[in-house]
Amino acid sequence: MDKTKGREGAGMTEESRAGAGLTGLDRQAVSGLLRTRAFGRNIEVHETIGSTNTRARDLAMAGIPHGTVVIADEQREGRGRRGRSWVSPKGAGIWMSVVLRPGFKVAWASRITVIAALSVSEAVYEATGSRPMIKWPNDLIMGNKKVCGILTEIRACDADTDFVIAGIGLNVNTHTDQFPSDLARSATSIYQETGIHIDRNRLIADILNSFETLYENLAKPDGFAQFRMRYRDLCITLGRRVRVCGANEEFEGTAMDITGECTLLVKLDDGTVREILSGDVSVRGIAGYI
Ligand code: BT5
Repeated sequence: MDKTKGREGAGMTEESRAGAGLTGLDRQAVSGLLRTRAFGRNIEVHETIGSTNTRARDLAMAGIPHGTVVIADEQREGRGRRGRSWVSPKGAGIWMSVVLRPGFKVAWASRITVIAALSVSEAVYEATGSRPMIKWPNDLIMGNKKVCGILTEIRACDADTDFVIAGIGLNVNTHTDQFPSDLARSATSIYQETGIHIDRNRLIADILNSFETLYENLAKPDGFAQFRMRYRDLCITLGRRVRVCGANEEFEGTAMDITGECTLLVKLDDGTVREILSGDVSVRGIAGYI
């Protein structure tokens, strides 16, 4: 990994970091760095909140525009998938939700997860020179540990009320002792992997800039085909031994490919191939799974 490409904050003391504005979330600082049309043009920043996804959903139900972003310095009830919790300590990460009113099939929500993951990976690479890999469907991995999780939630009702909330939880400047002990083996932060303290405002803007560009390309003919290739290149799951935990069954196999519908093809030891739509797929050697 090339760890030399730090942009801001590398080697700084707490005082100099504070002086450089690296510690606080700042709506204007983010806005000033945006090159977007809609993403982040309306931003809510909270010092502390239950869950940015819950707040974004409430705002979306009330008719807030496409591209609205909710960010928090700390979440007390950060959510993962299937009722799991997301550890979101104060001042350490990016806990952010984007309201999308797709204007295309809500069934494409899994594609939103794909482009959110690609945009985070790209922005982290720009900031640090280290590129997070993607563990299908929604985790970003650095140093074989989880650095980011994405929670995409949809509401499909009719054309006026359909929306998608793309929630991004990214451990940015988190120190080891900010993770509970049960996460120590599986979780990491950009700082822990690169030694670089990152300005979260800039990283938020970079993620949103990239996310909007990818999002606008998604609706183009063959738009998703390109992303699928990029996703496959970054997908740490492919070619590895995996354990799939579904609602009613568990099995092992080798991850073969990602389809155009963002599903995962897994070849079992008896040669049969199963298509996984969603669910928990542990990858041997990654994020604490042995
Ligand atoms: C996810 O769920 O990975 C999706 C996480 C999405 C969080 C964002 S933060 C902004 C927005 N607002 C929210 O309330 N949520 C979104 P899942 O694949 O189910 O993974 C959850 C599991 O990851 C937990 O059970 C832990 O094992 C682990 N985990 C929890 N907090 C973590 C952290 N900070 N870093 C790494 N792993 C963590």
